[in-house]
Amino acid sequence: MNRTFVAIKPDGVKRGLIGNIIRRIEHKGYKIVGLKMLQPTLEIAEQHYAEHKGKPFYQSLINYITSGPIVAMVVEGKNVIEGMRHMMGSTVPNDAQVGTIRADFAQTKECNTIHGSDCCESAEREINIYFKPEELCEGWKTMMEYVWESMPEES
Ligand code: IDP
Ligand code: MG
Repeated sequence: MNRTFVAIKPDGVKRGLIGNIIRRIEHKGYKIVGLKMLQPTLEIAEQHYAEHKGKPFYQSLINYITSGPIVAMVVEGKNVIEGMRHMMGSTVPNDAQVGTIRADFAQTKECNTIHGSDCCESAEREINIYFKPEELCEGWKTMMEYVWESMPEES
């Protein structure tokens, strides 16, 4: 199993999409091991989006992500980083596949409703920005984990 950092961005929270998005994550069979709502500070936003500093959209992105509460999550599952990115859809909602979160709920490249880490290193870095180790509830098993345990490894 591996883990990723997911956030429902301020537009998703304001539009009442928390339940819908969490439902999709749970129905996929992923395990939520960290969950909190918070208002990102400027410091947190700058750490999160450090890789985009200097880009034309950076300041607007910081304003957007600090514009209201977000729901931050640590999500575990088989190939979960790629899987969550697949469920989220492309950055530009109109390029995203219908059925993905961004295609279904977002209209603009900036306010695209959800964040998900893009690789293992980003996931660990982002989890550490938003969560202390003791805030994660690990070590319990979902029904999907019992199912996975009874199946042969995929190549
Ligand atoms: P990602 O969220 O799909 O990984 P990134 O390229 O890492 O996409 O960009 C981070 C976030 O910055 C995007 O999700 C979006 O909110 C915002 N963003 C990216 N590119 C642009 C842009 O060209 N204009 C406005 N906002 C952008
Ligand atoms: Mg990214």
